[in-house]
Amino acid sequence: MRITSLQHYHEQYQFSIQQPEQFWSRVAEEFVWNKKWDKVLEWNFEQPDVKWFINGKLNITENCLDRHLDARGDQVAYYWEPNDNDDEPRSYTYRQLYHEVCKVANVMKRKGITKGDRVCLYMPMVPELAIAVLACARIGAVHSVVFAGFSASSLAGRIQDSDCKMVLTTDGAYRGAKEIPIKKVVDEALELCPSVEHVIVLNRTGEAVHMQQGRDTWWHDEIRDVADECPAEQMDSEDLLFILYTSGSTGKPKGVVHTCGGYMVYASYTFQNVFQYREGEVYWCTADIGWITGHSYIVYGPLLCGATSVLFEGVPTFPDAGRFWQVVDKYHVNVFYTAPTAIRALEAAGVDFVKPYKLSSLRVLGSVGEPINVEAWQWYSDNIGKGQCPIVDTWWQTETGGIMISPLADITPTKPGFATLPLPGIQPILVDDKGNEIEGNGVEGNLCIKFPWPGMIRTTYGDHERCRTNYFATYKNLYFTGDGCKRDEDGYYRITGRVDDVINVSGHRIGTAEVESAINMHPDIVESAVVGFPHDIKGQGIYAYVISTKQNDDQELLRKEIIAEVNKFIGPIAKPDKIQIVSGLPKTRSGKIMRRILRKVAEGELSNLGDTSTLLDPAVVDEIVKGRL
Ligand code: 7RM
Repeated sequence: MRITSLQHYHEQYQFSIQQPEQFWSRVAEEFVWNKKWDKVLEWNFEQPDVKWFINGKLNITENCLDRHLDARGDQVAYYWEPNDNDDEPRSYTYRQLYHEVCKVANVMKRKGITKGDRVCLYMPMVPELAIAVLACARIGAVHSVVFAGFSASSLAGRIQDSDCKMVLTTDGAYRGAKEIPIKKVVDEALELCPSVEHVIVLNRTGEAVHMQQGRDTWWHDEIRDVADECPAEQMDSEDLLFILYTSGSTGKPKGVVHTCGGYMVYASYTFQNVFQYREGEVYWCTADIGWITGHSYIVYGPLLCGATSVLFEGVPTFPDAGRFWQVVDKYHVNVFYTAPTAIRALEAAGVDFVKPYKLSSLRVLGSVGEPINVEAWQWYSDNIGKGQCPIVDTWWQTETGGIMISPLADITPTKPGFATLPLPGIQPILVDDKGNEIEGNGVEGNLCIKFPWPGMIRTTYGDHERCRTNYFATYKNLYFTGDGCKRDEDGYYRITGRVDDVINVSGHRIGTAEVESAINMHPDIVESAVVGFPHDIKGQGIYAYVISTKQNDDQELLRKEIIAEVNKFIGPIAKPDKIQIVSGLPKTRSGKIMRRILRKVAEGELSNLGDTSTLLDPAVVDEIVKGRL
């Protein structure tokens, strides 16, 4: 159901909120179902309990692959661009992709994986990662992709949390100028993961790795003698499709659960309408498949729509800051989707890196992951879009499964910094801290969603109560996003950032509590408090206040050790930018750390620290201000 004009959008929006079941069933009818649903929707946000397309039977890979074979079997599904310019690129047609997926599916079956088993994918951006995702879906195994930058300890935690039976991985990875060990990290993680019976290792870098007898086998050996057809497992709409771990304001990362039917309908509908993808175009999303953006807008959304995509292994700045634009030129990319942090980094590198390349194929530019500042928006529009391309600033979350608030390319008039309007089916509401609705325009509040949509989170794996308390208990009968938001005079939405203890560093969600517990693993650290602060390139940086037992020792050494600790327990993405060693933290009489004050100091807003009279020891604030980094 493609939206074709602004008026059409408004009509569809009205229809979608007045008759949501009719609206979504019309969208869902465009797919291949083995059995149609009996009922479109059952829901309550108290439990929460949300079901879409009840008793419908399907397999998402039949919709991503089999369905396209007649019409576009020979069309390219993925162009793969390797990290190194002079390495051999590859491409996969829909037919080739289909057979590769079937082969890996058969390998997993032969190893005893059956419907409902969890399989962990810990791989860099090689085509085999997309293939592995789809192979899991083919046989009804639940994939849990872990971004290959996470540490052994993070990986182990995720494997344990969902009792994965199998891990698919690579020997190593190329990332910019670096060669990073992957299998070594898996080996370390698996010492703590007795549930894993099999590990399949793809040869990517050729580095020497340890292969554990009876557990580890090579990918190329496994697929050699296996059939290239594999019947699709029949799945119920509400059977699990995948788990993806994401950070919250408290505790360990939680496994967000998405299910087959609703997720399929939502990923496809949003891809088609936001980007207005047209037959024959080349689409490129620069995210990693390890994040939700990669799941929905590299793997599922584009394939469901029969698109041709670029899959990129590398980073924006290798071999230099022109790499993105070189790749756009090389593949004649029409639709380009990236993150504000990349745009800011490339802006800082200067337009000389843009100039050598022909960007005239570009028709639509997208942004995702964090608020895009007006300056970066303008630079993107002027220098990459040459003033000719609409920018779709897409707001959404791991939990929402797909884009929620965004312009529709070339349909919705854009405004720098604004995600603009909700997609059909999405009912945003702003509430104050007590949960009262803030009506009208020109207002600001906490962003919630008041009605279910097909792509929404169903539970957090193994802990439904956590799903309830995190998202559905703050405000009665509302899904709470954790984001602050403005609605301007035109009814346009502008996301202002997290209002909880989550920091967004280069578009990556990092829980302050997670970083604190990693820091606290250092034997000399008594206590720590972590907050975000504005960072020119990353959006937010990480500021850590720490109390050490060894106040007067070598501070630089301590900082290095703390960073090593964070690397070990989380990974390099959570590295604190600033570490201030303090003798105390501002606490209330009941012992709660006053983060508001710490945030203000980190932001450099020293003139207005607010009320400090309720502090146990107001003197610590003076010391913290004096020692500010
Ligand atoms: C897709 C993704 C979700 C958080 C979300 C926001 C922030 C994402 C935008 C944005 C402003 C945007 N999933 N966020 N997109 N903020 N404008 N267009 O990023 O689960 O990893 O992060 O990211 O705070 O709550 S995520």
